Amino acid sequence: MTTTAPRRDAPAPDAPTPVAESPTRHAELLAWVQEIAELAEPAAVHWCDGSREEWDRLAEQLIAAGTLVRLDERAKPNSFYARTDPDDVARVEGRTFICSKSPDDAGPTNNWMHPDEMKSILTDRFRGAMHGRTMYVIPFCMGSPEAEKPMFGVEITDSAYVVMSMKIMTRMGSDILAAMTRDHDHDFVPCLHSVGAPLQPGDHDVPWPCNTEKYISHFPEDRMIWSYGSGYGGNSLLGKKCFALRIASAIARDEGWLAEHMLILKLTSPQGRVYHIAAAFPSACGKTNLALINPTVPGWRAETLGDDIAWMRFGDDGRLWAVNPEYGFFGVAPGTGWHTNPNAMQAMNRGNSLFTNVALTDHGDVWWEGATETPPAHLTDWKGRSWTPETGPSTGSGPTLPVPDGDKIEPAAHPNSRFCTPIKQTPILAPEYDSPTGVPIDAILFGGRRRDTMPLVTQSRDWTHGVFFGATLSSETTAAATGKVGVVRRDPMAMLPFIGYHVGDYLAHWLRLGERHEQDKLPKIFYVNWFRRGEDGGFLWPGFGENSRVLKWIAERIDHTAAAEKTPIGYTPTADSLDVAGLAVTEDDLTAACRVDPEEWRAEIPLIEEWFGKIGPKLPAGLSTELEALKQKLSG
Ligand code: GTP
Ligand code: SPV
Ligand code: MN
Repeated sequence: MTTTAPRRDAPAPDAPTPVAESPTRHAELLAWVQEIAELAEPAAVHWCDGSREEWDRLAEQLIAAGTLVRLDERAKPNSFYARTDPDDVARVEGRTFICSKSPDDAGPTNNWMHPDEMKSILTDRFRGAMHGRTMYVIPFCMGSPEAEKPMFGVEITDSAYVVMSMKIMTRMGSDILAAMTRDHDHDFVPCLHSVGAPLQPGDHDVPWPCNTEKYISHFPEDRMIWSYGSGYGGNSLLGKKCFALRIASAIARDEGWLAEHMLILKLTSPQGRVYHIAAAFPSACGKTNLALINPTVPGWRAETLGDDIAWMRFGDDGRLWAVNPEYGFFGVAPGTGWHTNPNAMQAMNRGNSLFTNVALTDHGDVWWEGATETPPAHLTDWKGRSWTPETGPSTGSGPTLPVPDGDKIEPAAHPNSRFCTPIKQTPILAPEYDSPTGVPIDAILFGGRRRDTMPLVTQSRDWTHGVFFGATLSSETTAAATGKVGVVRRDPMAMLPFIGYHVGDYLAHWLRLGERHEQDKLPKIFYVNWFRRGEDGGFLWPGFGENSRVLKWIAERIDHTAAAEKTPIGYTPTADSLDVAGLAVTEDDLTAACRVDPEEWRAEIPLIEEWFGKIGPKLPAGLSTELEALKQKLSG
C-alpha cells in the first residue's frame, strides 16, 4: 500500500496520511512511522506486504533505475544482479557505534557515542533525507512468529534493494504485521535506514545511491537502530547484524540467553545418531560452507539449519537449544563453486536470488572467482568494465596490453561479493529449520583463519576452557569489512564487530551460563582451523567436504569413542583417531595441520596477554586463570 506523505508546510486537510491508510492499528508503530515520515519527508510511504506482486514491481523499478539487471531465466529464474557504488562494498566497522548511556557499557572494542549526541547528529541527517524517494515500511520477524516471544522488527528504508533483500533474508510482510497485533500490540525493534541521498526536483538519480558519510548506530537501551549512508549488506539489512546480533546480544545478556555469530548444522551418523553443531567463525571464514557441507566420509549426512546467526536458549531439560533467526543466506560468492559447495550452487540455481558485486557473463548469468575452474572468455566485472581472464579489466575500447607474468589479474568479482538466496531452496535443508524452539546443541566450534599456530582441531577440557578458546579466538581480517585484509586480530567468539555491549561483560555472561547449568548437558567446545598453511604457502588441509572428517572425530569425542592426545592447549586427535581413509593428503601435511607447536604457542601468549589487557578490569578472573594455566603447561 502506497500513500502520499503529508507535507509539513502545506498539509491538505483531506490528504491521505500514512497513518490513515496504514494496514495496522498498532499504535506505537503508527506513531513512529508518522514521526519518521514527517522528519525524512519522502515523496511516498509504502507498507510492504511481502507479496510476489510487490517483488515484481520493485524489481521492474530497480531495473529501470539501472540498479538491477534481470538474469537469464534459464540460468537463474526470477533473479537479479546489482553493482554497488565502489565505495559501498562491505560493513564499515569504523562507522559502527554502540550508543549506550555509559561508555563502560559499550567497552573498549566498540565505537561509542552518547545516545543524545548520536540522535541529535542523525536527526539532522535524516531531516529531508528521503526527498524524492519512497519510504518503505517493512514489518519483519527474526525467527518464527510462533515463538514463545516473537522477535519483531520494523525497518523503515528508502532503498527498494533493501526491501527485496529483506524479503529473502527475513520473514516479512502482511502476515508478520498481523502477528504484531495478535492478542495485544507486540514490542518491536525500530530499525531506521536511509541511503542518505535525497533527490531535489530535477536531480538525476544514480544506480546505487549512498552517502560518503556513514553511521551504523545502535541504541541498546532503547532497543533501536539508526543506519545512514550505506545501502549494502549488514549496514542496511538491519534485521541481520544490527538486530539479530548487536541489539539481540544486549537483550540476551539481560534475559540469560545467547545471540551468536554461528551456523547451525544437523549431522547424522551412519548408525542414525543425530548431532547438532553450532560454529562461530569470523566473517568470510567458512560458516556458510560448513553449514552446507557435503560430507566426504561415507554414510554421514549433513543438513542445514542456519549459516550465520544462532539464538540459543536453555530449555527446561537443561540443554542449550538453537534457532536460526534468519530466512535466507547472504553468502560470500568467491570460492563458492560446484567442487567446494554444490549445495549453495543448487540453492541459487533455483532462482529468486539477488547477486551483488559479482561479475556478469555475456549470457546474462553471474560468475565469480571459484564458481568454475576456468573463467568464461569474457565478462563484465563488478565495476562494469569489460574483463578477460588474460588481461583482467579494460576501461577503453582499444586493445589492452598483456599482463606481465607474475602480476595478479584483478578479480572480476569483488572479494566481498555476495549471493542472497532463500534458505528454503537449500537441497539439504533440515526440517527443523522453521521450528520455534530449534534444536539441542551437542557441540560448539570456534575457529578462525590462521596460517600458523592453531591446529586442525582441539577439544577443550570443560566449558570454562572452551570459553577461553572463544575469548582468545584469532583470525586474519577479510574483505567482509572495509580495511586491511590478512591482519591477525582477536575476535572473541567471532563477535568482535557484533557484541552490543562491553566485551568483558559478554565473556562473563558466557562463563556464568556454564556455572548455572549442569556441566554434562552443556555442549562440548572445540577449536578448529581449516586455514593452516605449509612452507609452500598452500593450505595443509583440503577443507570443505573433507571437514566432515573433523566433524566425525568431534561426534566420536562427544560419545567418548575416539582417542585423543592431551596437549598443553587441549585434546587433539591421535595419529589414528582421525578418519583419513582415502584422503589425498600426505602424512607430513596431516601431521603439520594437527601439530601443537610449543614455539608457536609461546609466541602466541604475549598476543593473548595484550588482548586481555585491552579488555581491562572487566576481564573475568576465570579467563586469567586459564591463561596462567596455559603458560604453566607450555613452560613445563
Ligand atoms: P560471512 O558470511 O562473512 O559471515 O562468511 P562465512 O563465515 O559464512 O564464510 P564462507 O563460508 O562464505 O567462506 C568464506 C571464504 O572461505 C570463501 O571464499 C570460501 O570458499 C572459503 N572457505 C570456506 N571453507 C573453507 C575451507 O574449509 N577451506 C578453505 N581453504 N577455504 C574455505
Ligand atoms: C558478515 O560480515 O559476517 C556477513 C556479511 O555475514 S554482512 O551481512 O554484511 O554482515
Ligand atoms: Mn557473517
